Amino acid sequence: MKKLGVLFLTISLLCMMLVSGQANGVVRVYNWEDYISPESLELFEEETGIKVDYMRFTTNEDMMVQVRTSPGAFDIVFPSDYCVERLISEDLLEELDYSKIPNAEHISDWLQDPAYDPKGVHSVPYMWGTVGILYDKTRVNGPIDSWGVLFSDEYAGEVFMLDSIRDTMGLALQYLGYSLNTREPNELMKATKLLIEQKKNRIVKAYQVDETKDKMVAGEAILAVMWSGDAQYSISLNDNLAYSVPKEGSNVWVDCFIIPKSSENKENAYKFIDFMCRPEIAQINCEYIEYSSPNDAAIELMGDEYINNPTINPPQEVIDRCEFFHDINDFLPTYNTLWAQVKNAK
Ligand code: N2P
Repeated sequence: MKKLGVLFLTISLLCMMLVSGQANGVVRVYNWEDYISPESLELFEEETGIKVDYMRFTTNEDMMVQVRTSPGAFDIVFPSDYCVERLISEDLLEELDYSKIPNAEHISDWLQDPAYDPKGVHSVPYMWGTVGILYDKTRVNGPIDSWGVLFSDEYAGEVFMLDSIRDTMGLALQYLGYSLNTREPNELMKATKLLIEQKKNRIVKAYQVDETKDKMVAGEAILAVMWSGDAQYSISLNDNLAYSVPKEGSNVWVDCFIIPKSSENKENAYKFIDFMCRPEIAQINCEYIEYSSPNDAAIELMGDEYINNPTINPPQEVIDRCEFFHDINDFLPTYNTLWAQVKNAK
């Protein structure tokens, strides 16, 4: 009788664990807002019995603070290129064992040996894209092909800016003809001044990040600085919208999967990366968030409409005028001071 009781208890415990998806522990995932399909997470939990503990961030800078100050809190994080570079220098990233990520074989050739992480030793690309201007075709006067429109009185009160330090300082620098990785005090001062004047002249409607895409769909502004996939999301919902990567150049970026050294569930983290690199799953995510995939097999599944979409797959000449951000760590205090001046300008 006693034995039966123990058996019954064990079976019910097992059932409870299965129902709650915790039979095989958890994986703690720290990703950007609106940056994965909930379906892919459910499919992962169903198939593996690993529970996904899902947390979100808005900018790379917010994420970096958390990763540094909360060891053990995350098993998978999605930093952009220049932050991968930084996290490697700080020795915070696991060297990846690719025998546990067979689906990484689908990653495109051009991302096999990226400058931010030679040979991809510490990171696997998740999505890539550009920064540009989303605009309402029916309300602009003339072509939107220069960052200059963001600083023109013509669009006063009609511009959403990105509340993201590198993106916004970067575009101001590029508009002025400088590199978005510059360390020249004079160039940085000029870019700061431009952004302060833009704000003082009431050209900026708001500094924000993830809210912008739905506000643009609703027609709340004429111009918005946006990441390409968010722009594509808005365009899919409102035919009046279009996206442009300005002629002065812009930022091209890659967001990656990394496993922090401090992860307490590394095996599950590997399973997560491998699952998300599976072509059908990469397709689900890509179609849901509308960013550019670095997964050749997924791209093939998505077909011509996806491949020929210039917002998602810009022509080579657009990529050629874009720069990657680089880690500017020792220089960050300078950036932060200048950025605070912009944000506090009245
Ligand atoms: C989408 C996040 C986009 C990441 N909300 C841009 N690097």
